[in-house]
Amino acid sequence: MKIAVLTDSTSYIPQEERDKWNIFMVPLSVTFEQETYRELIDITTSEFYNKVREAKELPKTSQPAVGDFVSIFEEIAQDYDAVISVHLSSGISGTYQAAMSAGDMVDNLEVYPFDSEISCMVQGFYALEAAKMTHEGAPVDAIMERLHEMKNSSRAYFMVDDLSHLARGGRLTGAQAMVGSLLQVKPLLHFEDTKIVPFEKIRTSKKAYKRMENLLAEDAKNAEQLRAVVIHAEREELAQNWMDELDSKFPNVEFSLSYFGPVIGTHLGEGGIGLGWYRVN
Ligand code: MYR
Repeated sequence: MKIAVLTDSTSYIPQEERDKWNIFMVPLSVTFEQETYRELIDITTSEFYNKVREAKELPKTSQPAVGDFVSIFEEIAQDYDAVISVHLSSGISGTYQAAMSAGDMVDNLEVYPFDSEISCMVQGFYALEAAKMTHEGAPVDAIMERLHEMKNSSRAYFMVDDLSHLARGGRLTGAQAMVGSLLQVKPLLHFEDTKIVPFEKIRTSKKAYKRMENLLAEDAKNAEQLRAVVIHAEREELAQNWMDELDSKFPNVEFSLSYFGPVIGTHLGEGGIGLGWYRVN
């Protein structure tokens, strides 16, 4: 059985990696006033952040339409028998649901949607793992089992410069009553049951970095090897320096750098920083 891997653009897997592992990508979009751009196709990440700085109105995001999924599934069906479709958390976007609906509409392809319950490069880790396993000839069941197992060790914590973006987009759960008080601090956020919730109220960003490092340290202590990613929204130098510092402290963690692209950046705003990881073995 020939198995393809599809993910949505919010996994922000670098193009070379997608090409190397034959990972298909379906884009989400951002709309500024009347103009809609498919992220990473019609607009780059730096063009997006520049545009936001100049825009009168803040952008909005949209998931791929069911028809977009049907089109890409039909394209995939020409060469493959099955597709594993890895998406951002169903608690923050209808993308996973759209993949499910489209999967019911195509006859000549077995569609296995996977809700990563997260986003960005941590979601990308799932797509890459699935793609690597298909290259090793693993069957669908084994790949889906491994993806579900990865959920047990996947973590991501992040903080934003300005919480009002998340509140405005309605993607911050369980914190509405606290938003006023949270605005005065640097809350650390994470995902719980597919949704974004505050993890801890932290006073300064310095302490938030330290807290994320300590959370990583706890998991690194109990694992042979972790794969981790530092994710930033237009703070490359800062993120790189932090990653280098972490890299020197955790020999059993393999680090990479990634970014919050246009769709996620719409909801987090510029300046967000996150740290995610999972257990390799
Ligand atoms: C849509 O319109 O369907 C897309 C909605 C995207 C919401 C994004 C909310 C922020 C996610 C932060 C992810 C951080 C992962 C480390």
